[in-house]
Amino acid sequence: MTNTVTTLGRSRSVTKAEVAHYADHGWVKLDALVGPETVEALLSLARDKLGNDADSNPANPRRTVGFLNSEWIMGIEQPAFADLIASLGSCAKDLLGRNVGVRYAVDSVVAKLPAGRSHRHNASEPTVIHQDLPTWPLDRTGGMTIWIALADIGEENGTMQFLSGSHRMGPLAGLVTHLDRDLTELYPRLAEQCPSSGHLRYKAGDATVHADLCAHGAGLNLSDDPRWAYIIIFLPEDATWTGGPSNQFSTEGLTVYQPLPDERFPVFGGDEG
Ligand SMILES: O=C(O)CCC(=O)C(=O)O
Repeated sequence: MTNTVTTLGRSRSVTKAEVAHYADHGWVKLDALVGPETVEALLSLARDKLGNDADSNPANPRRTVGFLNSEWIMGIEQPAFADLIASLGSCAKDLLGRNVGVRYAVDSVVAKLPAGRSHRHNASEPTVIHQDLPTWPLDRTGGMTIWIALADIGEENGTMQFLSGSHRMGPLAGLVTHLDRDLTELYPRLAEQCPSSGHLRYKAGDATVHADLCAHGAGLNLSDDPRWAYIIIFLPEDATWTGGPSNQFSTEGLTVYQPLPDERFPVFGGDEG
C-alpha cells in the first residue's frame, strides 16, 4: 500500500434535505462529500491498482460486466481508511431511514475506459440501466452504493443517470440476465413512470448515492481519459444471506439466513456503533 492513503479524511455528513431527496427519489447527489486531499489520495490509489491508463491490471475473472474495470480495495482492513469509512457509514445510516445500523460490504476503485479504442479490459461499454439488489444474495432491500467522482466529469465522460422512484418498483431483473438490454427495454413503461435525473455532472469529490433498487445506468465515455471513481457499498445491518453467489463481496464463511458476520462486515450506527 502506498503512503498516499495516510491523507484520507472524513466525509461531511448529509443534510435533512439530502435524506429527504434520497427517500423520495432513490438517489441523491452529495456535493463536495470528500475534500481534495482525499480525492487525490484515492485517485493515486486507483492508479496504483489499475494503472495510469486504468487498463494495466491483470484480467479479473470475478468481473462479468463490460462497462467497468474495477479492483476491490478492502479499505476496512486498513487503518488509513478508518475515518473515511466511518464517516461514510454515518451518511449511509442517516440515508437508510430505518432503526438499524449499516454494514460495510465492500469498497472498490472503478474506471470506465474511453470508448472506441482497443483495451486489454472490456470496460468501455455503456452501463446498462439496471438495479443492484437482484444480483445481491440478500433477503431485503436498504443497501446503497456511495459513488465518489475522482475528477470533474459530465455526460461526455459517461456519468450515471438515475430513474427517480424506481426504488419503489420492487426487484425487476438481475443485471446478469439483461447485460445487453436496459431495464427500460424489459419494462417499457418504466421510463415514463420513473423520470430520469439526466446524466449528472460531478466535480471531483462530489458523490451520488443510489439505493439498491434504484435503476441506474451510464453512457459511453467519449473523453480521452478514464472515468475514475471510488465506490463503497453499505447494507442494512439485519440483511441476511440467502445462500446465493455474489461477485460484489466474498460469501465465504457466511451462514444462510443469518446476517453477515460483524468481523468482516462491520456495522456503523447500530446499537453499539
Ligand atoms: O460506474 C458506473 O457506470 C456504474 C456503477 C454501478 O452500476 C453501481 O455502482 O452500482
